[in-house]
Amino acid sequence: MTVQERYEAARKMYADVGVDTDAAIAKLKEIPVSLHCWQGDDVTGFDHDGPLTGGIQTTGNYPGKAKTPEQLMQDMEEAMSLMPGKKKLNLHASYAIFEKGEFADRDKLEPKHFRKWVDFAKKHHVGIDFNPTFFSHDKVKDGLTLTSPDEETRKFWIEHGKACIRISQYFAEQTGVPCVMNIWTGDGFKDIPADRMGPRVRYKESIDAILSEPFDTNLVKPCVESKVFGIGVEAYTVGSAEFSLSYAAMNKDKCLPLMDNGHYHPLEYVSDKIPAMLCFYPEFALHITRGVRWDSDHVLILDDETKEMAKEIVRDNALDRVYMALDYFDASINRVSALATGFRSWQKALLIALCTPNAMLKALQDTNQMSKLMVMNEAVKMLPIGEIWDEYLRREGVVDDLHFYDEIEKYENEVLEKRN
Ligand code: RNT
Ligand code: ZN
Repeated sequence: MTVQERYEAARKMYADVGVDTDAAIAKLKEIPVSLHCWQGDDVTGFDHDGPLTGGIQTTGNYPGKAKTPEQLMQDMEEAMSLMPGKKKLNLHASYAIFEKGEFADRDKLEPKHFRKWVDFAKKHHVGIDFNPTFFSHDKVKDGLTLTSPDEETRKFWIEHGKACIRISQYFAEQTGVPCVMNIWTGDGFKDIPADRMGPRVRYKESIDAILSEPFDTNLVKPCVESKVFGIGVEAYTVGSAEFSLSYAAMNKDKCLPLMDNGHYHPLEYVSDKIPAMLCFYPEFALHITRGVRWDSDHVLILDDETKEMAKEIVRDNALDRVYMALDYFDASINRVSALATGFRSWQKALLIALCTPNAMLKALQDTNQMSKLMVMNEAVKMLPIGEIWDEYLRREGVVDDLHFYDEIEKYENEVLEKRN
């Protein structure tokens, strides 16, 4: 049977439970998902030689890592060719591209240092999201940036944040797509602090200072990302969940909260936080990742929580209120494969959500038919979503799951292996 014949049979099964799979496919390909450049080179960037700091870590040394902007763009292009759906590019400030002999420190970055990324985005008709890089730099003092007790240090990083606001506005103006600019620092302490409040007061004042830089709130969407702990900063994180939620709530006119689902205790679920947020925030942002035990940032796969998060956004009609970005990094496997696998996994989760008879299930809940709800939930899981997925890939002109790795292998042989 052809993909289309199998799809036709599956389409009818979904129609029987009130789901329009053609509409689901049409919708899915218009949902922008932000693709992070930093999986391509183990969060290294182009503006420093030092180690990765900030309480995040990549492990592994898989061959073929991108070492230049050209290589990173080439790898991202390859990965994008293996992804259905609409993309957005997610950059970190450390990925500034300098001309030969040119250098600008983070506090002096300008739009021109990202012109090549804008060209890349235009070539692929995508918008750009941005992140100031508050780590992997010698001006991180004693593990602190925006929250440092040292005024010079704080000033440097505030200037960096402001420079990034200007660059974000430039991205939005150039691409015609608003730029989500995410503030995340790894500031914190390995062991029990003597002062928990001081750093948080300084963090608040520093973000205030960054956001005092003028910008068009329709074009630039600053957010603050929270975290529970990092590697080497186990005892205390300045930008905790309460801190960033409260900051965003108090500065609704110009700041959104960002939740990374790897940044909570293992039994806390972002899928349950999403509807709570939707009651109060007109818009917010997500980092979609996979936590494993104590760490965030494994490559996204189609696991239960991934599906549940997508379901929550879709059934709450919030696709245009939630900015979705992927965030993970694994240096132990083929990085192009990692980029594409994570993106495809989120697309699958969204497709499942769009093909779920949400109205019917909700009606069962609202009429307290909880036994039937459980039975129907289990029944829906067995509907032939794979046929819908294959048809979606066919319509998008993207290789199917079983043959996707052949493309990776080919690229590894032809391009990545030659880099070493
Ligand atoms: C780290 C945060 C942060 C980073 C990126 C590189 O735990 O999730 O978002 O992953 O900024
Ligand atoms: Zn994150």
